Amino acid sequence: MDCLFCKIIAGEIPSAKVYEDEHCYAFKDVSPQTPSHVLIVPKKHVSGLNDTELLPDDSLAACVRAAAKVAKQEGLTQGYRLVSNCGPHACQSVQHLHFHVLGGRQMEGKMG
Ligand code: DGP
Repeated sequence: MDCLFCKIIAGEIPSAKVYEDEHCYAFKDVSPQTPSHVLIVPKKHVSGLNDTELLPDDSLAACVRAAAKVAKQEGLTQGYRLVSNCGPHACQSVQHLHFHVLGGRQMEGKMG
């Protein structure tokens, strides 16, 4: 399958690893939008939030639980956002489920 994040998980494309366990892999976003910007991806390929029924519950839980571990590692003591863009209106550009961990500065209250 020609999937960018599958290639990153497989080590075929280099990435700056932040965290890894049996279910998920976390790495620095190549184009950070906040001082700390990390992507968490399940190792099993699913295209996005609309396909989570194809992902075992423990893998989905591991991705969400990894956020706090990543945040701690990144020193995000004042908080962070966990975001998953789904579909064209949300500007999803990579069709492999991923969660953005965004932090390191004060954000605006408005999210949309
Ligand atoms: P989204 O727009 O939600 O689909 O986010 C995709 C993110 O993936 C975007 O913030 C940039 C990041 N990205 C794209 N290509 C690469 C890459 O080759 N390496 C890394 N580390 N991040 C990438």
